[in-house]
Amino acid sequence: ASTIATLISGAAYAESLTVGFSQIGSESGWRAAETSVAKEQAKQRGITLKIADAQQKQENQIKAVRSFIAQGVDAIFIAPVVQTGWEPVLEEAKDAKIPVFLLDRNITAKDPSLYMSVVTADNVYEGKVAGDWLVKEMAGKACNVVELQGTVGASVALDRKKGFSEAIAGAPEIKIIRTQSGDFTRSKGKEVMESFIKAEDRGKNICAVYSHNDDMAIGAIQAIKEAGLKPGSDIKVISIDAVPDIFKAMLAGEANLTVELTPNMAGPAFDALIAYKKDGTIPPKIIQTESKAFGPESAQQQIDLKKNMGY
Ligand code: GYE
Repeated sequence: ASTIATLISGAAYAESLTVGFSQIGSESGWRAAETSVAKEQAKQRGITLKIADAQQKQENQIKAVRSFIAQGVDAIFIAPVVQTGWEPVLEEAKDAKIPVFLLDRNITAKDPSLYMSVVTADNVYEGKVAGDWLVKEMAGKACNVVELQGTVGASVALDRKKGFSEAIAGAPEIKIIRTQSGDFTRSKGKEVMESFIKAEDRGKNICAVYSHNDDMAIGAIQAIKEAGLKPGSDIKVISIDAVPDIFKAMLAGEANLTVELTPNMAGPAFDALIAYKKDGTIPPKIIQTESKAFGPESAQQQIDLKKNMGY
C-alpha cells in the first residue's frame, strides 16, 4: 500500500511541474524522435513541457534558457549543440535556483554544480564499438576509411571520433584517409561523401565510411550509388543511432552496422527531477543509456520494435 501511496503522490507532484526544453533542432531522424518521445514521456507523467527549437544555433538556445528562467519553470532541459560557452547562462539558472539537466550531449564546465545531471550514452564507447567491428570484419586486410563527423564542437562528434580512432589504433592496415563534418544531416552527409569519392579515385580507393550518425550515412549511401558503386559491399557503411531508415538500408544490403542510441533521454531526466523535487534526492551526475550494435540480421526486428519509439 505504501508503494501505491508513493506512486500516487509522485504522480500528483509531477502534475504541478513545468519543464522548459531547449532542443537543438531537427537535423536528424534520431533528434525528431527524441522530441516526440520527450512530449510523450511528459504527458505520461502529467508534466507540462515547453519546447524551444534552436535551429542549430547556440545563441538561440541561450535565449530560450533565459526565457525559461524568466517564466519561472521548475527545471530546464538542454540538448547542448556545442560543448563550450554555457557557463554564463547556467550561472543565471543557478541563481534562479532552477535545476538544469543536459540531454544527449555534454558540456565542458569547470563548475559541475552548474547542472544537475546529463543523460547520455558513452559516446566514446559508441565509436569504439563501430571501430572494433571494422577491425574484426577486415581481419588484417587493408582498409581506407572516410569519416563523416557530426556538428563541429559537439561533444558527441569529438567522442565518437575518439572512440573509433582508439579502436583502429592497433590495426595499422586500417586508416582514416579523409574526415570532415557533415553536420549530422543527410544532405551534408551526401555532399561531403561526394567530395570524398571525387578525391579518392571515384570512390575506388575507399573501403568503408564511418559516419557519426545514421542520417549522414543515408546521405552517403545515396552518393555511393550515384557514383556507380555498391554501398554495403564496395564501400562498407558503419554508423550510430539505429533509426528505422538505416535498418531499411540494411535490408537492401546497403549498410553494415549501427550502434543504437535510445531516443528516450527525457524520461530518465523527468524521473530524476521528480525525485529531486519530492525529497531532495540528488541524481547521479551521469545517467548513462545503453549502446548496442546491430547488423542486417536484426534489421526487420528493429524496424518493428522502433514503431512505437517516436520514429
Ligand atoms: O546521434 C545525432 C543527432 O546528440 C546524440 O545528435 C545526439 C546526436 C545524434 O543529431 O543523430
